[in-house]
Amino acid sequence: MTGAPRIPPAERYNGHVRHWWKEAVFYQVWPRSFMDANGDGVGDIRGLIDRLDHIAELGVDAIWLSPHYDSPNVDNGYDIRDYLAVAAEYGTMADFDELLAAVHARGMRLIVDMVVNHSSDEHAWFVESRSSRESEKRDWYVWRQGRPVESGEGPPNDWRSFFSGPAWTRDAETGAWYLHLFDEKQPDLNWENDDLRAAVYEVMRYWLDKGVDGFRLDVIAFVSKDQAFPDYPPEHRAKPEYVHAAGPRLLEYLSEMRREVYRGGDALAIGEAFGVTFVQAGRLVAEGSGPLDMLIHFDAVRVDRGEGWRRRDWTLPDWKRIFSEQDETMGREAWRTICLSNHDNPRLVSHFGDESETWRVPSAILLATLVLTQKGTPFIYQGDEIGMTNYRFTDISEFDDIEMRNAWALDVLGGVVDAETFLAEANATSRDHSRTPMQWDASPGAGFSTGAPWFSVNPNSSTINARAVRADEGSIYHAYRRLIRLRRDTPPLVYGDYRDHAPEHPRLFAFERRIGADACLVVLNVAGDETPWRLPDAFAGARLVFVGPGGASRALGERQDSLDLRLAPWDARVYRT
Ligand code: TEU
Ligand code: CA
Repeated sequence: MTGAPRIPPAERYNGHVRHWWKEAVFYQVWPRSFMDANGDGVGDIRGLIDRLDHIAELGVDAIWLSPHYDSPNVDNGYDIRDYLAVAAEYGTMADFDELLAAVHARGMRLIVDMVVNHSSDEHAWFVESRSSRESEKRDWYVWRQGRPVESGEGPPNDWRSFFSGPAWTRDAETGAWYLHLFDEKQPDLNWENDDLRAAVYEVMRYWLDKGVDGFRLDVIAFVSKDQAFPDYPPEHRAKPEYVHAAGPRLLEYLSEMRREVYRGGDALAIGEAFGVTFVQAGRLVAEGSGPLDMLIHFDAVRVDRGEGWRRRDWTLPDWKRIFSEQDETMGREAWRTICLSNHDNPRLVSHFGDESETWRVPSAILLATLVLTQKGTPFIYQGDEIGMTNYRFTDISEFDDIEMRNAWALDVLGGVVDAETFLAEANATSRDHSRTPMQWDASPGAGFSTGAPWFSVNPNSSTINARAVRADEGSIYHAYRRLIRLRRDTPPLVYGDYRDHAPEHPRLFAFERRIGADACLVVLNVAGDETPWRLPDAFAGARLVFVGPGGASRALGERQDSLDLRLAPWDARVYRT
C-alpha cells in the first residue's frame, strides 16, 4: 500500500533526501540505570537532567529514552500500566517537562519509547477487558477459546512467548485464553479493534502535543495478527519473530498511525524491527510512502543467536554479509540504522570486541569506528562510550531480567539444560549486562547513587568510569567524540554509497563510503593479531582522518603513500581521498 508522499521534496545528497535524522547520532538512555538523583537506588529523570551535559558534550543530536511510564516493572517499563503517567520512581510530569526543555535547550531532540503491541495486565484497559466477556473493552485484547487436549484444554495454538512457555494464559475469571507474546503480565493489544487503535493514537498524540520529537516504537511489527491464529509453520518454529512480524494488516495499521498521530508533522517514527526482513523493511521505511522513518534491525547484533537467548557460532564474513545484504536489499530510498548494542543485548565491547585489559580500549574504539562510519544512523547505548563491559553473573539469583528468570524456571528446573550450560550461555547473551548502573566515578555506588543501587554495580567501576575517561585524551570517550565530529563533517560517512572491500577476509572489515570522487575507506582489524593488507589503488595517497590506538604510530592527516598496510591488533583507521 502506498499513500500520498508525506515529505515535501527536499534537497538531495547523493540521491538521498536530506533529513536531520539521517545526519544525526542517537544516544539511548535506559533511565533505571542512568543516574539516581534522590539516593533511592533507582535512576530518575532528575538524575538524567543533571547528566545531560555528559550526553551533549559527546556531540550527539538526539536521545532515545527507554520507557518512563507508570509500570509494575515486570519487564522494566516495557509493561506500561498508564501511558499518560510518569513512573513515580522516575519523578513527576513536571520533571519530564523540565527534561524535555533541558534537552531542547542543548540543541538536542528527545524521542520517547512507545510500547503499544502490549500493555501491562495492570493497565485499566486490561483490568476491564478481563472482567467479563461482555465488557466494553473485552475486544481490546486478544481472547480465544482453548483447544481440547488429552488432559482437558490447551492454548488456542502453539505460539510461544519470547519469555518462555506458551504465548497464551487461561484466565480463570471467564475461562478464556489471552495472548501475550512476551510475559503473561504483558497482554497483547488487539489492533483489529477500531476503538483500541483510536485510543492508542490518542496516547501518542498526547506526547507529541507535549513536544517530544518522535517515538521509538517497541516491537511494532507484531501488532497485526493473522486472525486464523494458525500454528507456526515448521520452518519458522525456531525463529517465530518472522511469523509475528509478517501480520496481514501491518502496513495498513502503520499508515493509519502515521496519518492519525503524525498528521503530516515531522516527528520521527523509529520502529523496532525484531523479525522484519530487509525486503519488508525497505517497504516500511520507503522514502515518501513508507509509514516509518527508520527501523532498528536485529540481524547484525544477533548474529550469534540461535533460538531465543541461545548462542550460535558465527564468523566475521557472516557478519559482514549482513551489512552488505541489507544495503543491497533495502535500496537507496530506504534509510538504515546501525545499532549494535542496547538494553536488550550484551555490552558492545564484550560482545564484539575483547574486554581483556590489553585489548579493551583499542577494540572498543574499533567498534565505535564501525558504528559511526557504517551506512545508517548510529545508535549509541549508555555506557558504551565509556567502555563498560559485561557483568559476570555466577548465580541465577543475580539476574533481574524476566527473560532469564523465566528461561531458568522452564529450562533448568524443567531439566532441559543443566545449570552450568545455562549460566555460560546467559553470561554471553543476557540483557542484564547492559542494565547495570552507569559508572560515573570510582566511588562505591559508581557515582550512580548515594544509596544502595537497585542492581549490581560492575566492580570494574573503580577503573572504568566516566570521570576517568573524560580526563584521558586517549580514551574510548574521546574517540567517540572525535568520530562523531568526523561523521558530522564528512558527507560520504553519512550519505556515501557502501562497498565491502574484503568480504571473505576472516579478520579484516574494510569498507568504502563514497560520493563520487570523495570517498572514505574504513579499515578495521577485528582481531588481536597483526594483519597485513593491501589498500585498494583508489586510496593511494589518501589522508588518514581517524586512527585508533592500535595504529597510533601513524599521524592524523598523514598521506598513505605505500599501499601495503601492516595493521596492529584491533587497529582502526579511516582514510579519505
Ligand atoms: O524487545 C524486543 C524483543 O523482542 C527482544 O527483547 C527479544 O524478545 C528478546 O531479547 C529475545 O531474546 C523489545 C524491548 O526492547 C524489550 O526490552 C522488551 O522486553 C520487549 O520488546 C517487550 O516489550
Ligand atoms: Ca531515584
